[in-house]
Amino acid sequence: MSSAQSPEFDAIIVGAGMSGLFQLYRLRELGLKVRVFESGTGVGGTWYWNRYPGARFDSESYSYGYSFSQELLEEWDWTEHFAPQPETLRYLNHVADKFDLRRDIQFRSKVTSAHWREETRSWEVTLEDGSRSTARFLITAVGPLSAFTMPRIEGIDSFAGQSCHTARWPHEPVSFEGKRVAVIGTGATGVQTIQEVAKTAKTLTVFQRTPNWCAPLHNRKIDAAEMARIRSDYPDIFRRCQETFACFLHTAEPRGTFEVTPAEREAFFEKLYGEPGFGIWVGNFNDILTSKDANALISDFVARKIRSRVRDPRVAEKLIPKNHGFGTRRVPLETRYYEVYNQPNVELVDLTETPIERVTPTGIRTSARDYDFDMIIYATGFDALTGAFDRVDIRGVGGERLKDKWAEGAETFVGMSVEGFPNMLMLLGPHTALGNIPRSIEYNVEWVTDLLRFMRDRGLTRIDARPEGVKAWMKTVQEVSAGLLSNDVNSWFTGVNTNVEGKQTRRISRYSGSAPAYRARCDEVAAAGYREMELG
Ligand code: NA7
Repeated sequence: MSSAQSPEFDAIIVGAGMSGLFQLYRLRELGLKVRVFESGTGVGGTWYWNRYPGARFDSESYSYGYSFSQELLEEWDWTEHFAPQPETLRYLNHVADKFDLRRDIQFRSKVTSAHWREETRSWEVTLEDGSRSTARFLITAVGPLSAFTMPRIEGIDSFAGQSCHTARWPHEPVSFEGKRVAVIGTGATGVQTIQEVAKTAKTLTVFQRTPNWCAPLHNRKIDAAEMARIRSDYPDIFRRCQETFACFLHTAEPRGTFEVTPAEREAFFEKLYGEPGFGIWVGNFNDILTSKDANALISDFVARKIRSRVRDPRVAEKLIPKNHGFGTRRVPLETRYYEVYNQPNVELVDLTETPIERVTPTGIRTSARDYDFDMIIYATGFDALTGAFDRVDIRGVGGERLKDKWAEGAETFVGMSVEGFPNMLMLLGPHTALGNIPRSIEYNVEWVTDLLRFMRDRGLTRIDARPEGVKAWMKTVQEVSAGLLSNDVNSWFTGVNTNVEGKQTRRISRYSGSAPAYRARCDEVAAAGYREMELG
């Protein structure tokens, strides 16, 4: 990939989170000249930004770490089955140090634009400070859930106390002792935050628009003996992750909800509710996410659990979702979340009854009354999947803007390539298999690395998706979503974000098929010499 007209870098990677770090490592092995631009001051991406209290994995720690380095597996000890954010951030810093990755990462470097230059077959990348670099390949490692969104509520800037979005939490410790704290949002992030803040805040007021179906995390510490057992199990752990639908350790239940007696069903639900992690979601009866009748039974089971855990029946009813079934949105995992509402210092405000009218200098005004706060925490989520792309001025062939091309929804070839945006490769782009994210990251990175090796070995300098390839992949994305109850529910799964212009309506916005099927399809593309793409 070198000629008199060579761009400055073989590849520019945008983002130094889990995907950017591993991609850098692999491309260095290929001998390529790579530069990573990262807007933060350190590595870690999601785990760098999301420092809010209570942030932790919902995937088993040892199924989440990188699997590519035996040495790394040998030397890293996880201390909890579901590690807290500081531990994960330490892990990713350890990875960056161990493989000496920092020397190719430029921190405090926010990419504002990336323009394709056909003449030189390269990308020109501009940073916020106006500096420019060029590269043959542009690899986006920007994360599917990184562009955070503030709610569109009047008066947000007028609040005189401290306020913060969970994805931009301060680096310094924040004490809630003696403070009147508000949390807006009850998604996976809000739930983790609420259960932590409630421990020390003078008062905690939770502003809930839509309750979610939460299930117990059942986290535990890992001692040295258990870590040794886990370590010897690693080959099996990663093999199982490769085999399951969404790369989690939990195996799918082959039976349907109505293939067992009511007593057996109740016992199975009870067993899943008592087990750690996402088993109750991804290891449940095989029809709970597609059959309304089946879904009603698991929803009823979890509703009964909520009623049994929350003392005030009126509060319990508010915490039970009424407009969607269990598992049709991301299931937040919790530790004594419901019990928080039994505490005298905690109040739940149902925004469907009394909507927020505005933020005031002293707090929040709903249609019913004014609340005074010392701190407002916005756990209001992300402009998922495409948001991080929309925030960069990305232009492909003929100056076409990616944001315009995706105005009606993203269109990709196997989630990694966009027609008309040659040499741009996306790690965890829209329509890749997500699930247990690092497993998908490792696959995406290997695929991109193989592609770049293939091109280098043949002296090729341009690759693009073909319209027919995109069309076929989008058909697959539609087909694998058919029949999912989640299609009819507003959430980031269906691309809905009330805080983002143009994202108010549901669409099939992510790949919902199995990870093994996704990998098989991508492997097929590679095995055929990428002939389904346009190579030159
Ligand atoms: P989510 O799951 O998108 O949750 C955001 C929450 O914020 C959700 O409860 C929203 O209510 C609420 N929200 C958003 N805007 C508003 C306004 N304007 N007023 C009141 N409430 C609002 O984001 P998370 O950060 O929890 O999780 C995202 C993913 O990150 C998660 O799935 C993990 O995989 C990691 P709504 O439901 O829209 O009514």
